[in-house]
Amino acid sequence: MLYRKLFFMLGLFFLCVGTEGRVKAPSPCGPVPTERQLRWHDMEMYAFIHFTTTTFRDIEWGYGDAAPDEFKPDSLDCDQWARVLKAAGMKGVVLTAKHHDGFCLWPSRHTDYSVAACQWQQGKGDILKELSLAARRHGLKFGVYLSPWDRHDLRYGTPEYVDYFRAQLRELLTDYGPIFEVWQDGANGGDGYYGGACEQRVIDKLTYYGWEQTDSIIRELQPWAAIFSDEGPDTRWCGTESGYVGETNWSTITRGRAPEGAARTAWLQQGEENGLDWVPAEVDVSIRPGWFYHPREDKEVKTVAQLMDIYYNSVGRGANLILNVPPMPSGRIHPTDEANLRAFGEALKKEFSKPLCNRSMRISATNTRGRSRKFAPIRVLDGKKDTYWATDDSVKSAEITMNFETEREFNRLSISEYIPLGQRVRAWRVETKQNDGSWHQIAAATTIGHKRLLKFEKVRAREVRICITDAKACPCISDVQLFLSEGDN
Ligand code: FUL
Repeated sequence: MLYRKLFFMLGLFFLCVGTEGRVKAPSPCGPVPTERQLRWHDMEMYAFIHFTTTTFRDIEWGYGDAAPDEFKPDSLDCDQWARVLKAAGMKGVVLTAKHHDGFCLWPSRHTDYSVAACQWQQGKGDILKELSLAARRHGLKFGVYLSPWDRHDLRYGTPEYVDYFRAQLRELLTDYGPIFEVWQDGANGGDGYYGGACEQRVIDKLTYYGWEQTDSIIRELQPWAAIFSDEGPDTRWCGTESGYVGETNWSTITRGRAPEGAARTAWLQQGEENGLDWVPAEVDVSIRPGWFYHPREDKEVKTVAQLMDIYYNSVGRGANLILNVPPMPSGRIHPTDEANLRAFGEALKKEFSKPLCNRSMRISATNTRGRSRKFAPIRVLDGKKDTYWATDDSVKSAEITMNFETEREFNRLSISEYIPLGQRVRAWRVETKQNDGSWHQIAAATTIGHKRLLKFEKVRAREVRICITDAKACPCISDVQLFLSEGDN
């Protein structure tokens, strides 16, 4: 009698509480992103603005000898920049506060080579201020590029220059509100004006700037700012400036152990599966051939189709995209760039406007961690970033199958791993069920990471399954979605 009562109570307990609380989440696999990096991943796509004295000389790298008065944008309109970038779907904007020419777009207290020395706006101009405020007005986050290499400054190459560089960083990170990214360019040292010395100066890229100490200023003043440089610490270069990252793209590398030459490019493009540091890739590319505006390139502005391709090959491969849009000498974005960016924003919206999966559809998996509802396959459809489908620890290949009530047409797929527990999937494929009951492969890929987008020929099916065929540890998938796009493949 007592036993029966006990069993009854136990049964009641499991009915009410379920097994959820008792099934442990998977342990992290390898390095995992920091909170700062998770916020950075969510930024996905933002703009770069290259603007300085070289814009007025119609060249790329300024030698450092331009007179401040050469800088004279007569119809500067940072609101236009922000409006256009917002319409393109950008979430932020990073400005070249100082490029290699050394000219400062804000009135720095530590040099006389800045907007404060121009006749333009009677020396009262401040592009950092204008753009940071315009960005905020239009809901864009703001970031800064401060070139470590300075071809103007006499101190370049001495320890005093490093103090100067750090003092400038302090100004930028104190006076212009929240900063989401600090961009440290890898191009460093060579010939320049250097206060009239006009010579070659070579520094040791790794030691000269005392990066650890320099970066600690960023951490102190803007703890949420992600630091970009060739090898991080927060985000790495993707190895090229052509607008794509590797099809296989691990967000991990081992910092300080880059291979030499061509192998380095491949390493930056693909990351390292067993790297010891979480340093995801950022893809930097310009909407025009150059980083700065040149009228001769007015007919070479990237088209919507090219921009979409870049998007799929960057954001769609788990990287972030920073797309450069160089203003004209007038201080406005050229009409062609504006038109293409607006059309790109529309095309992006359209591309992902018809999600076909929803949480009321039937979805099953070959394995669910501890058979727990908490890790059930439906978690990939609940629209929440912090829930995910996971398998038991021993299961590294598994499938989820989604059933529509009636046949649907689709040609795009989006999938995300739950990266707070690391990047795991090595290979996967997508299949649809044929009328004869057999499964047919429509796409296959390698890594997933923060987000993976696949394009394929339009298919019609009622059942679709995602087969994770290889993973470093039990897969954790937080999101899956299918779309029907009218765009090209
Ligand atoms: C490069 C620079 O040398 C280019 O001028 C540009 O700023 C690009 C984003 O990075 O290394």
